Amino acid sequence: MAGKLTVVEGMAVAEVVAANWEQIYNFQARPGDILIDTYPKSGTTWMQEIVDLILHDGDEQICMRAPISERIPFIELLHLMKPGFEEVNARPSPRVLKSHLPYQLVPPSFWKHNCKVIYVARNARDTLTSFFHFDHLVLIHPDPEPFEDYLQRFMKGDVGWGSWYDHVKGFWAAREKENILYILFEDKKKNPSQEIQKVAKFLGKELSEDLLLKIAKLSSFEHMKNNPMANNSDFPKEILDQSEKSFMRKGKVGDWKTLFTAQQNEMFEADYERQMSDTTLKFPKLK
Ligand code: PPS
Repeated sequence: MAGKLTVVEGMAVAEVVAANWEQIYNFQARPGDILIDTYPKSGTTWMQEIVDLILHDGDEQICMRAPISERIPFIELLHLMKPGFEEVNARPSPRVLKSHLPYQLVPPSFWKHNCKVIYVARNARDTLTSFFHFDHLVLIHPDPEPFEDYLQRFMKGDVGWGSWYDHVKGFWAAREKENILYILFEDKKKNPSQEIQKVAKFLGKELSEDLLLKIAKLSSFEHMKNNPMANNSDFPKEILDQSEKSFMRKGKVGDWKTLFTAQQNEMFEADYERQMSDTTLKFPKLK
C-alpha cells in the first residue's frame, strides 16, 4: 500500500515523518556528534559505511557489528525503527547520525554545538532516476508511476524531502559559515581514495595509503552489496519492500540515460538551468 506526502515547513515529506516533526526537529545533538546529511539517493549509505570504517581504522569485523541503520541511525525514522530516540539519546558521544533534512530544517542543536556535517550531493538526473526506482519499494511514499509525472513532481519538489535544487544549493551556500564538508557522488566514484582521504582529514584522521585502499575496497559497491550489514537488506519491511528488488541497485553515474527520453531530457535541462541559475555549484559534465 502506497503512503502519502504532506508538507512540513515548506518541505514535502512522508506523512509518517511529518507526524513526529517536533521530536525530529528538536533532536538533541551533542558536541562531537557527526551528521551525514544528503538529499535521498545521493550516496548516503555509501558515506555512512566510509565514515564508520574511518572511525574504526578500517576494522572490517567491528564495522559488521550491526546493520548500517543501527550503527548510524536515521533521525527522521527514529520513531519508526531500531534504535529509537530513547536508545540514541542514551548512546555516548560522539555519535554519527544520518538525515535527509535540508539545511534550514536540520535540528538546530547540530549547529549550536558546531558538529561536523558531511554533505553528499549527486547530480540531479541520477538522483531522480535512483529515487524513481527506489520509490517503487518505499511504502511510506506515493506510487512513483508514471515516470512522466514523477519527473514533474521532482522538478517541483513534490517528492520525499522536497526540492533537490533547494537542498543541494542550501548546503552549498552554508558550507563556509558552518562546519560542512561538501562531497560529490561523482567525485567519489571517480577517485574513491581521494574523497575518502578528504573525509578522514575532516574527521581529524590521517590514513596510510594501505588503509585508504582497504577502506575504498570495503566501501565499494560490490563489497557493500554483498555485505548484509551494509546493504540495508534488514530495513523494516513496513517501510521498504525489498521482496523483488533490492536497495543496492547499480551505483553508477549516468544511469538516467536508461530512463529519460531525449525530449524529457531537454525539458529537464531547461528547467535545471532556471533552478540552478542562482548558485555557483557545478556538477561534473555527464557524457
Ligand atoms: S537513501 O535511501 O536515500 O539513504 O539512499 P542513498 O544511500 O543515499 O543512495 C542509494 C544510491 O547509492 C548507491 N550506492 C552506491 N553507489 C556506489 N558505491 C557504493 N558503495 C554505493 N552504495 C550505495 C545505491 O545503489 C543507490 O543508487 P542507484 O543509482 O539507485 O544504484
